[in-house]
Amino acid sequence: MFDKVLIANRGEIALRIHRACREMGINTVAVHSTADADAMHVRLADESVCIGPPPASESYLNIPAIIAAAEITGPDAIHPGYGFLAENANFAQIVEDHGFVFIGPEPRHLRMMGDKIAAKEAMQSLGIPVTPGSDCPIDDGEQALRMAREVGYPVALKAISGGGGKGFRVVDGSDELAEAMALARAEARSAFGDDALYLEKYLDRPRHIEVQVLADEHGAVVHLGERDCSMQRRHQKLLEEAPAPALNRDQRARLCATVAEAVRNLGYHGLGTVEFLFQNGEFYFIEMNPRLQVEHPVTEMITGIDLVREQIRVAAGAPLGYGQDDIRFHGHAIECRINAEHPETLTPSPGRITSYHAPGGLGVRVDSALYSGYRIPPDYDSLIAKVIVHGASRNECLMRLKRALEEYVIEGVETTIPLHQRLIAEPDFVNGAYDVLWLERFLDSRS
Ligand code: MV4
Repeated sequence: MFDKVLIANRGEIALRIHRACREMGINTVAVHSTADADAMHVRLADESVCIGPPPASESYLNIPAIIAAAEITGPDAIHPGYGFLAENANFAQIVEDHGFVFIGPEPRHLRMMGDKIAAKEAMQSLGIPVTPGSDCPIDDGEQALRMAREVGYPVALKAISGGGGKGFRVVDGSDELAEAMALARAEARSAFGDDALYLEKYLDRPRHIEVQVLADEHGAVVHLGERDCSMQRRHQKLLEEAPAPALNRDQRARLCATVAEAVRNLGYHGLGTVEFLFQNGEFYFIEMNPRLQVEHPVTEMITGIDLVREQIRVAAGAPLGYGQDDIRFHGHAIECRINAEHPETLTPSPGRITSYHAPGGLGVRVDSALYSGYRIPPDYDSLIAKVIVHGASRNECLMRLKRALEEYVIEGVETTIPLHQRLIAEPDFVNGAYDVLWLERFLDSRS
């Protein structure tokens, strides 16, 4: 096992990774920007290195600075967390070239999943159902018109290097295609430096359902069930739950078994998430996330498995040591992402935390690097805490979540706690009757 791990991230996830390392007897190195000198992940780590000024491009995305920090402190491995460099195949390769283990999949799989067409083709060839569409990049307007006619309107335009909704556009008819393509290309170019697009049949009321997988380097693969992440606004998830309320036992079993088998045949190692759209009882693969995800705790709560610990173990070459039949699923879990944002306008609200009290009690977990007196810098994502609640049933989970949100005190900045309180009281949410467009409609109808 590793003796020392460098955590190339910040905030709650840096703290989450530190906690797993601590419990494994692994020393930690924190890296931080000048804006994060007082951050909790820096305070708790065994060592820390300042890697640059506040802008992420000069610190948390600064590969030479991170490698230099590793050269100075001598970790065995580097954990990238999520966001920043987590899915950067180039970074993973550089980490390995410098003699450190990258805690994540191999660069070839990062590269494959970064190319959405390559990922789709690989998954389709392994028996995963995919969304019907073009299996090559769109070259020009004429070809796009032909493809769209073949697939049938409405169609979705997507960036090949995409993810997160950048470059995503819905086209209702041929008269709109040229303009939508120009806009999608421009967005994709500025977001990813690559304006290549592909096209799919547009599904009008899908849910977003994703399957958690874990694979070691010795051929063992397990799935850890699915999560419903349909509660999103502008492609930012607000709340996630497991198991997905929309699936019956058969649908769940079929989906998860198919995914685990495909991941095994892919030769993939590490933690990963396979994302689907689900509509009218059918699953459609959209992409695979080759990283630890923000919402991993809901899976931890229903399985009792520490996903970060497992991710570190398999990166060190350890065998899983258990099979699918050893994994048991218990009850229901929901995560609310708490952002430092105005609860109505959702504009960022950085600043100093003047008073802080986190909820607790049976079945309540808070993943956060906040403390009283902490100043939230304006330079990064506004996620400041995750409230994760477990219950024997979805109803118990909901009651507990309501109670936990009432207890949470964060003063000094605006937070999205009031929004979550309204959301979980909505009959559609209580009934599990929501798709990926539900939240947008809910927010629009109230403004
Ligand atoms: C789709 C879709 C409908 N049909 N693809 C948006 C970003 C990207 N990650 C996947 N997205 C979608 N792809 C087809 N063929 C609807 C969405 C979508 C969506 C997906 C997941 C979660 C929230 C969403 C919100 C709006 C649109």
